Amino acid sequence: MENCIFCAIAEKKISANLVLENETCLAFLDNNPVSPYHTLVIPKVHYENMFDIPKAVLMEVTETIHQVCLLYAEKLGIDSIQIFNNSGPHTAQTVYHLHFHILPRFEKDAIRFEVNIRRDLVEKFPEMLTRLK
Ligand code: DGP
Repeated sequence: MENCIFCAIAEKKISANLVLENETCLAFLDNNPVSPYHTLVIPKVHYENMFDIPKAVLMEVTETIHQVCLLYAEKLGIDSIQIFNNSGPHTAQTVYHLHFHILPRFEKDAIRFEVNIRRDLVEKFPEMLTRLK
């Protein structure tokens, strides 16, 4: 895909700090790191996000995420990791080439994700689930 920074990384047109590479995916260090070894995993082929990625490719991405987690556990002794993905305009997605963040977490690392718990939604669960039928 033209003008896609992650396609350019996948095609080796621009450099990245590669953690690992396999036939379908790349893992490289995020250039806006929130913690040491903050890593992005992408498919080499362009998909925007969770809404258009085929299941088979998503499984390869998941396998690669797992490989990175095991690598960090083995080489670095990391025992805590958060994995997240932004898909769509109402999230923090800034690069529209599917990617998962792997965020190693450390004791007292002071990273905070602010969320508001919406207890008022609990009473709406039956109605919400009906809409899925
Ligand atoms: P998101 O907000 O979920 O779309 O995350 C995009 C991430 O991609 C953000 O944390 C910064 C990172 N990023 C953007 N451009 C580049 C790049 O050219 N190289 C690397 N290594 N990371 C990038």
